[in-house]
Amino acid sequence: MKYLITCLLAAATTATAFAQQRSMKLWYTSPASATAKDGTSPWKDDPAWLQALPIGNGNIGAMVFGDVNQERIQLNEKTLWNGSQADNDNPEAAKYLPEIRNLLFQGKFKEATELTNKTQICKGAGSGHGDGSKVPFGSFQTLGDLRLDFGKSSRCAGYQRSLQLDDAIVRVSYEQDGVHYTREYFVSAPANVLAVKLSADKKGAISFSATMDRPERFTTKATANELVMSGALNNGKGGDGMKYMARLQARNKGGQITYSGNQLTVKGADEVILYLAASTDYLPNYPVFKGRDFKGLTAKALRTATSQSYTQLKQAHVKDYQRLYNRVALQLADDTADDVPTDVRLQRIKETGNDNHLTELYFQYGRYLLISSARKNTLPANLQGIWGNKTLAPWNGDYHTDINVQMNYWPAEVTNLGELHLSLTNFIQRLEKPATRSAAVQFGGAGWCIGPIVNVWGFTSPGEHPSWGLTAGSSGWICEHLWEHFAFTRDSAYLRKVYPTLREVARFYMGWLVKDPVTGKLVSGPASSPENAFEAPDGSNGTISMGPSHDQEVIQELFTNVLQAAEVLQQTDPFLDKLRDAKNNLLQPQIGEDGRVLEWAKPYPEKEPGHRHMSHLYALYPGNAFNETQTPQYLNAARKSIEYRLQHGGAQTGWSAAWVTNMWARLKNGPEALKAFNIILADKSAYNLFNLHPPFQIDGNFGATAGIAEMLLQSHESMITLLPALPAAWKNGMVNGLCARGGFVVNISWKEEKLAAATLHATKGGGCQVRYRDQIVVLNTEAGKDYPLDALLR
Ligand code: FUC
Repeated sequence: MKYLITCLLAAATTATAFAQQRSMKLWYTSPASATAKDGTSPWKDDPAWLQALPIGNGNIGAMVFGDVNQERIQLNEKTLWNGSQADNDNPEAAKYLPEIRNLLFQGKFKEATELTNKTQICKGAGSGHGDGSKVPFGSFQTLGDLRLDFGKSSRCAGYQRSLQLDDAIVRVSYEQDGVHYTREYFVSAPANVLAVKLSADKKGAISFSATMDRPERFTTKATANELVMSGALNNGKGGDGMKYMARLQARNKGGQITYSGNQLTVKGADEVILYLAASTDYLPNYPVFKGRDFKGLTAKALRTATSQSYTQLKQAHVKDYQRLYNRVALQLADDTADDVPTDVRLQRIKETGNDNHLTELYFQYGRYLLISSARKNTLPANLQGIWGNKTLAPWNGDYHTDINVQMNYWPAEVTNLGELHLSLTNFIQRLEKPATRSAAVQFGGAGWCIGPIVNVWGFTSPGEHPSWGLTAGSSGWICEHLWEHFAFTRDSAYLRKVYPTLREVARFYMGWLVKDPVTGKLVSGPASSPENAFEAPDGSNGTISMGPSHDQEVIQELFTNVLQAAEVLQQTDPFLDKLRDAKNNLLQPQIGEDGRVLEWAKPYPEKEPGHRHMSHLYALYPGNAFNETQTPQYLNAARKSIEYRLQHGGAQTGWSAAWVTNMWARLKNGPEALKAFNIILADKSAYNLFNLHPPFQIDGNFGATAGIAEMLLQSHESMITLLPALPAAWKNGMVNGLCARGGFVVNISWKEEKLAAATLHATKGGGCQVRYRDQIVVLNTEAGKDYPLDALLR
């Protein structure tokens, strides 16, 4: 029985005091090494890298190994890609679409697939079948390594290495030859430099030589007062492409510093601070993508950094970082002691199955990684965020748009990091130019569209094979992020800016959708349900079809969002009426005889019943069309679909398990959500808590962080729900600062699995309903005010 409480709650001026985030760190008692504690070396190439600790500021990334005698700091610059802009749109493709559609409507899958495989592909090499290192598509590449050789081999004692999430600083300390050494490493966003401070408790104890290198295409030269590594990557057309530069300078107390050859040498210093600046000539200005003054920018960054004291530099870094990080606090574990090294905790959870402290840590680590890998004015976090140690990254380290880049931003709004979402929404808007060309040339359509893989060179064509490369849903799915930023912030100036982009992708779909001759419903196709295949009725291996559920769900939500945006902006034009009609005539996702949501328009048997993609459940999460209030029948069907996937070995990649965590949370099933999450901790986490596909792929980190928030707070239905999927394992706890759609910030605490206190802060004001179990409070809020929700404690 719903218990509706309508009351004019007096806006409390003082928010109920909720605790701040307690100190959190990843820590270890040994440097990153090729072998794990148990002597195994589970990761093939560069195994120690997955034990190194990531730092970053959205532009510059670094992985700190923390070695005592031979320190390695692997470096990244977010824009560093080989390759170059190229014309990949295939003008020969569009004319075959009508024939392919007819063949599919006639059930002639074999012929349709053959014709599609021949014609519905990009022009040229595309992504190089995942190897972009020699083709224009390119790959995100390592900047290289900063190596410090201390010229020693003696053993050390009392070694500790940590990444403090509270201040985004890596620390290393140890005793060696009777001297206590400490190091600090951070990447400052305000100054845009990596800083490393080396200290000792004895005078003159610090001596080392430093150099920089990378696998290819570099020269490292010393000048009078710095070490410079620079070069140009290949453009994938046999010539030089992107230019880059890294500058290293040192400041010392005591001792001498010399620069010669390709080295910086420090002798007998009491303390040394290293400053590294890095940049490229990349500019996100399609179709040129060049022109940034990387030499000037790096020189200026070093001047800025070295013209202030280390303390000032550090304080500015911490202040900038904490402005974002400190917005959310989570407490799930009663004990505060963090006396167990992180790699030991990870080993233990394989036995214990759950560790609330590790869950807290993983949650805040996800927020830390987003703050460190993407800022408002940078490129979005890519498949590896900003951290990649190769010249050919897995899947080119690109922006896959059929789950991966979207998942990267699932935690952005709900965990109160909304401005970081702008790195993705700005990227989407910049894609519109090349994507408009793809819509016209490749598909003969209006508006704009993208395929499942996008890079920094404006690649928006389909991939080189339709089984994965012809996903029509990617454009709509990525635009969900344009709407979500508004849904959470209610920032209408932002909405006015993105509305034309939303309207233009809807215009593409209006031209792409066709009527199914049998049902008369509008369907998308030819298209794949991302990367999955089915047994076609003609016995062939089916990948493309008409009306895959994923597309239907994504397009439905997109049209809904465009119509809502138009209403907010008081837009009226005939296109919107057509859009509304089309939306009402879309084929809806079907529920099969076995009660599951069908992945395709018809009950075609999956080739891979446990497939990692669950695109037909988009409308459960991250979409919202499957929900308790409007479509409860789909919730039941979605649950059956997830169970079926899991029974057949589903959720086998880190990101897929993160998706399942969010889906169980949306089904209000706390225990199953936590189970899916704990599989990530036990099986899909490296010792540095990087999520494993395997290999390392950061979307799982972000997806799982969003999953924990989704278990504690939801706002995708027409109300805000507190503790929708609280597992018994989280007996007592609190979460501060999570965001709900409508511009609300919520603080919640619970005891014995029962709500103990809650407040809501209204940033924009307006009406809202807040639900806890079967109680609902209706509020009419004012901007800037706090509202205690004691009425829900009855
Ligand atoms: C899609 C997924 C893969 C991988 C790649 C980056 O192709 O199907 O599992 O995550 O993206």
